[in-house]
Amino acid sequence: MQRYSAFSLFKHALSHHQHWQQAWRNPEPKPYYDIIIVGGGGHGLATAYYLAKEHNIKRIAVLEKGYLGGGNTGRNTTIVRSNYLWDEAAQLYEHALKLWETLSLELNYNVMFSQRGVLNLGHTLQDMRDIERRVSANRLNGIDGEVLDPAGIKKIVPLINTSKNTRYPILGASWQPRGGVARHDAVAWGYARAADALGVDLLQGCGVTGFDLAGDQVKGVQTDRYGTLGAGRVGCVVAGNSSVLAGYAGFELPVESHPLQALVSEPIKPVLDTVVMSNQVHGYISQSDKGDLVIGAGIDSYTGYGQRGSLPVIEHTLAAILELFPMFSRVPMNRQWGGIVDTTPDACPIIGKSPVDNLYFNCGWGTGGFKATPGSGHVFAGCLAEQEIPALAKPFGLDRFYSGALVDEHGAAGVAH
Ligand code: FAD
Ligand code: PYC
Repeated sequence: MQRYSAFSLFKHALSHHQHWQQAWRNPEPKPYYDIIIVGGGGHGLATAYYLAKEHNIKRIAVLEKGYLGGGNTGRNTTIVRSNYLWDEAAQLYEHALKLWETLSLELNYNVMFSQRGVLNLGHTLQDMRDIERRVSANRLNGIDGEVLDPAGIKKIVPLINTSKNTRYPILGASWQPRGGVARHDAVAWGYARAADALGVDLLQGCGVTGFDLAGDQVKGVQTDRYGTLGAGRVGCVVAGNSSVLAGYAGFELPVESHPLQALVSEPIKPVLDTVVMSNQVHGYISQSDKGDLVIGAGIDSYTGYGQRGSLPVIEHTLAAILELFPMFSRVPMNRQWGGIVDTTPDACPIIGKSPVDNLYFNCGWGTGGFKATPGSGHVFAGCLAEQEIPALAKPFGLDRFYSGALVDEHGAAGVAH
C-alpha cells in the first residue's frame, strides 16, 4: 500500500485549494457597465449570454451573492414542458422549449435535455375537464398534447397504480411528449461558460445591497464586495429575493416568497422513463440519469426567505407518491432540500420595466421557472437591450396588476401555488 507523509498530504491539499481559489477568482470589476444583471441563476446567466451574443453589448456583468447556479436553478426538479393554458403563457414557454431543443449545441455544453414526456394526472371530473380544455388550447397553439385514459397511462408507466380503489383514483392525464427534464447545474454552467467566452464579467460572492439612484433613475448598484458599480441599465433576476431588491429601490412588487422543497432517493436501476405530475395530490416524480428518484412537493403556505421547507409538506408528498407508486415504499431517500420561490397572484412571471428608470425586473416565476430559463433570458435580454419590450414579454409587465389584464395560470404547474 502506498504511504503518504503528512507533508505530501498537506502539499496535495494546498494545490487543490489553490486550484479551487483560481477557479473562483473573479475578474477585476470595471467601474461602469452598460448592463448589470443581479442574480447568477440560470435566468440571469442566460440573459447575459443573449445580451452579449445577440445584442452585441460589450460591458456586461452578472453579480451573484453566492455562487453561480446555487439558488433555485440548482435546487429544482428540472421539469420542462410548455402545456400552459393561455396563449400568452403557452407562447412564452413554447419559445423556451424550442430553445431547449438546440441548447446543448448552442452552448457546446451537454445540458442533458431529455424529451421523455410529461404526464399531468387527473383525479377528479373537474381535473379531466381542465385537462381536455388545456390540451385543446395547446393544440390550437401548435403545442403537442394528448388526453390519455388510465389504460393509455399504464402503457407509458407500467408501474403506476391505476386501481379504482385508491383515495384519489387516476381518471386520466394530459401527455406532452416533447416535455422532459434537463440537468439543472449544467444549464447554469453552460450559459456561464458561454457568457464568459463572450466577455461577460461573472462576479461571484458579490451581493447587491442597494441601488445608486438619481431622482427616479438608477445609476448603479451598491455591493458588499466592490462598493458601488455604475450601470446604464440594471436587470434584477433574483427569484425569491425580488421583493428585497424592489425594497432597495423604494417600491413593492406583487410577489410572495415561499419555500418549495424536493428530495431524491438513493440511485436505483432505471424504472421510470417519463415525468409524472399530479396537481391534485401534490407530488411529481421522475428518475434522473444517475438513477435517483427525483420527487418534488408543493410550497409551504407561510412566507419567508429561508431555503428550507417543513416536514408535514414532505410527508404529504411522499404519501401521494406512494399511492401512485406503492412499490417505491421501500426505496431509501437520500437528500432533501428547499429553495425559495416568488409567486404572483396570477402564477405568471413579471418581465420588464419597473417604476424606476433603467431598472428592470424578471421575477415571479414561482414554482415553474426552470423550464423557462432559455426563453426568459432571451426575452429579458431583448427588454434590456432595446427601448421596445419584445412581444412575448409584453403581456407580463407590471402594468397588468393595474389594468387587470392578468394571465391566470393557476393550476398550470403540477404543484400548489
Ligand atoms: P435562481 O436560480 O434562484 O437565481 C437567483 C440568484 O440571485 C441566486 O443565485 C441568488 O443567490 C441571487 N441573489 C439573490 N439576491 C441577490 C443579491 N442581493 N445580490 C446578488 N445576487 C443575489 N421550475 C420548473 O420549471 N420545473 C421544475 O421542476 C421546478 N421544480 C422546482 C423545485 C424546487 C424545489 C424549487 C425550489 C423550484 C422549482 N422550480 C421548477 C422553479 C425554478 O427552480 C425557478 O423558477 C428557476 O430556477 C428560477 O431561476 P432564476 O435564475 O430566476 O433564480
Ligand atoms: O412547473 O412543471 C413545473 C414544476 C414541476 C415541479 C415544480 N414546478
